[in-house]
Amino acid sequence: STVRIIGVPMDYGANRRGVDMGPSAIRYGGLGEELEAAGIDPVDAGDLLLPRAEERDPDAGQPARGNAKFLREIEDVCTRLADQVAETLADGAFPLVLGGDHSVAIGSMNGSSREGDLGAIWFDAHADLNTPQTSPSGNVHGMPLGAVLGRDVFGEMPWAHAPGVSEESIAYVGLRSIDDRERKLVRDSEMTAFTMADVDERGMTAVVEDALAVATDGTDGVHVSLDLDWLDPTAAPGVGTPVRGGVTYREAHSALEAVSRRHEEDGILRSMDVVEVNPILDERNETAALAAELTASAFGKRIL
Ligand code: DIR
Ligand code: MN
Ligand code: MN
Ligand code: MN
Repeated sequence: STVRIIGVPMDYGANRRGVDMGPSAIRYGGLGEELEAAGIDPVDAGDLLLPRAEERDPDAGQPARGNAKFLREIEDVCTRLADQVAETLADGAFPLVLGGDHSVAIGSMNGSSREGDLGAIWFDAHADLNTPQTSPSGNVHGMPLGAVLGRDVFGEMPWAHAPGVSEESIAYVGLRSIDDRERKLVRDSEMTAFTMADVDERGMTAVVEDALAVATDGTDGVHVSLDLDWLDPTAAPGVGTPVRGGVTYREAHSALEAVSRRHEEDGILRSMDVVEVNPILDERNETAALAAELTASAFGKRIL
């Protein structure tokens, strides 16, 4: 089927400037060619139009309780993105969202869960389960799962809370950096967390197969969210919040190949986002090129 590329040059949710250039960098890094090599016919819908962060006041849209910078701008962008994702699915195409920071996932998952229950696999070093009330930073890129699950003040924001997404259908893979308050939130949740320790112990393929079982059980489709800081900084230096001890280049490919194998069996994939590539911090665009390669692996590119 057709893959529709939707770029979201957003850095309102990040701690460092520069992720707004991610969509350009991933395209320049060969996304179209890589997808064609996977036998996919990509159609590029271009980028959403966003005001520059410099034009806006980060505190103008603060929620009733807690701290969430640029929340008004993020609401505007995620609302438009959700509509575009839903429209893409209605057209029978596959929405591939290029970030931007991880707050774009609020829009992707809202759009993707409108017509059915959505499971998710979260490839990330971080848990992204904060809310304006628990966040140590006020950066919304650390909150997308808190948002779609409608936790705390997000429960009062229909653009953020996605009722078609439930905790028991979400699996983390490769988790290794969690805030103190967030650790208890993850532990007390119904989500399944496969940390880097699980990857070390059991190997990436087995872990991803289990994560797929979680995300497909009782759902109508799976959202894959790929935060490039999931990888070790030696493989993916161009990210705003690098954390050492991450996934290797080979492990990352085998993870996304496991996703595509399952997709070939029973068409489980519904939407995907590729986020947090920061070209300012990158080395000769290698993180963006890796993002393009890994996306192609998810869509079935193989060595032979
Ligand atoms: C941290 C960092 N947990 C926060 N989160 C990041 O600000 O909430 N997520 N970097 O990708
Ligand atoms: Mn993230
Ligand atoms: Mn992350
Ligand atoms: Mn809910």
